[in-house]
Amino acid sequence: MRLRLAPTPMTPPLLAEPHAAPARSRGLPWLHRCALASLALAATTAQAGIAVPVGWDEVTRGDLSNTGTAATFVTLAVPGTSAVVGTTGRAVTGGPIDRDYFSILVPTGFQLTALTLLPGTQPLGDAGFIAMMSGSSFTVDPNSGSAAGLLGFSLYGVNDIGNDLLPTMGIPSLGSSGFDAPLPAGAYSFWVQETGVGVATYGFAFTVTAVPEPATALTLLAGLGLLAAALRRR
Ligand SMILES: [Ca+2]
Repeated sequence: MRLRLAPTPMTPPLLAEPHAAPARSRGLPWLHRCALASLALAATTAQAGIAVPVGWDEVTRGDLSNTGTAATFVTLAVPGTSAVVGTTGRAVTGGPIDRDYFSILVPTGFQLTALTLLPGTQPLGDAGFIAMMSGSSFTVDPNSGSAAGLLGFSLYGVNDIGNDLLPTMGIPSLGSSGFDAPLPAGAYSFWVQETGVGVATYGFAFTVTAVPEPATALTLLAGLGLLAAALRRR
C-alpha cells in the first residue's frame, strides 16, 4: 500500500508538506448543526413524500470511502440542497491519509446547479482540495501528477466559504477537461483530501434544480429579446 503522496501540481506545497498543526475540531459543531439542519430540511424528498436520508455527515454516517473505485454513494435531495460534511488529513507524518471519495446521481430532468463551501470548513493550511469526475467510480490515481481524467478540481480556502465552487472547478487546468455549470444529469464522483498532519474539516452543499422547461426557456429568451430591443431604442 502506497502511503506516499507524490508532490503533484494538483496538490499545492502546503498540502503536500506535513503540517505541524495538532488534531483539532475547530468549527466542527457548527458544521454538524448545519449538516443536521440540512438533513432535516431535506429529509422528505420529491419522491412522493417518502423520507429518504440525504447528504452525509461522517459523524453520524461513518467515514466516507478511502477507495475511489468504491466511492460512497450519497443520496441528494432532488430538487434541493444536501450537505456532505467530513474530515480529512492524517494522524502522523507519513501515516495513512484519510481520503474521502463519494458519488452522487443527478436524475434525468435535473441539473447540479451549485457546490457551495459551507461555514465551518477549516483546511489545515491555506487550502483544501476537492476534485470531480464523471461516473460513480473515481478512477484517477491520487498519486498521479496530472489532472487528466478529472472534470475539474478546486483548492478552496476559508475565504471561499459561502461561494459556489463550480465556476472555478470548471476552468480546465493541469489536464482537467473543464465544464460549464450547471452540470447535466448523470453520475459524478468526488475526491477530498489534505495530506497534512491533523484534522481538516470540510462541508459542501450540493444544490440540484429542475432543468427549465423549454417553454420557460423560450419565454426567458423572448424576454431577453424584448429587453435587448428596449435597450437598443434607448
Ligand atoms: Ca473522512
